[in-house]
Amino acid sequence: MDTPTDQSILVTGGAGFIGSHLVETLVSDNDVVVLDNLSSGRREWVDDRATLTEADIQDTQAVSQAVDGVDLIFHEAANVSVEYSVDAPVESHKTNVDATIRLLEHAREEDARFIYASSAAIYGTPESVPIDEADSKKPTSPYGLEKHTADEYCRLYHELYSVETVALRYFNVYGPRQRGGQYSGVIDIFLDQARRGEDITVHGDGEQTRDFVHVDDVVAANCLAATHGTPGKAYNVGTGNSITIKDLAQLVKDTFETTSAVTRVDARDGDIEQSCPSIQKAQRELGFEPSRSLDNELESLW
Ligand code: UD2
Repeated sequence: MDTPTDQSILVTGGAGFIGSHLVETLVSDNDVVVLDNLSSGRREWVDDRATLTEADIQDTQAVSQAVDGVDLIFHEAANVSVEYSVDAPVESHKTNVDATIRLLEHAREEDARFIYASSAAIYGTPESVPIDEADSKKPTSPYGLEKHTADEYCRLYHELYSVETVALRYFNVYGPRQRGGQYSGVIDIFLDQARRGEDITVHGDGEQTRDFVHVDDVVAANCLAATHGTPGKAYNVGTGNSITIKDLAQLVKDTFETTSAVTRVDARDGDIEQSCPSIQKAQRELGFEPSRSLDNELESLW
């Protein structure tokens, strides 16, 4: 894997699900600072060789100190829940948009490369699938609009100020350490329900599709974006294959032979229907190749 070397790096959200895996990969060949408020991340997930600053991404003083002298920023800190953004849009905006612009300003001052954790949620309801990076953006949730806004700021910071920004539009990331309580990802929730023998709750008709991409592949995409990504550009990060949530529930049930029943509950506000990317641009320009498939990985998450 092409990984940055000999750099001074800030990983926001570096104690969290995706960030902590990224830090593990970066820390052997770089100086890594982690900024995390430990709201969903954990201290013990941060590799000992990295320096952890426990602070919120909205704490301007702590951010200024953490970013001082860095060459490269991976911005993973965010509210990641679509549902939370529907419940608390003002708070979610502050975290996902306002804090990102301030961090972009620091990238400009420090002349640092900036790799942004954008999201598939920016596309909202797609006109067709698979979704290409240039396709229309019609977010269906505050979360999607926030990520779209910040993704656009990345492009603009490159065009206006020549900041080397790259936005990675993650589809549905899964893997070890995905834990977020009521706002966690669906795989974590379904596995938990199956483990307890509780009903596996499918929101709506379950026909909505998602592309589940393993966190190790997302780490690889980040490293490639840092080393090969074209500044000002955005790339879809998924596997290129999607599954309906109904089928995911059945897959969990069959894989673990649980006594849980699959039940339908109300559809979620802001939920997107179809989510299946074309990953050709990332393959072509970054050399990205997803290496893991959900079928093979589910058991190891149990
Ligand atoms: C995920 C990410 C988000 C963003 C987006 C990109 C999380 C928590 N959120 O949002 O940050 O990157 O993907 O596409 O990882 N569902 C059920 N039953 C449950 C829980 C969820 O049916 O008990 C459904 C839910 O209605 C949705 C799908 O599963 O249709 C995925 O939900 P999610 O919360 O895992 O992720 P999503 O796609 O809203």
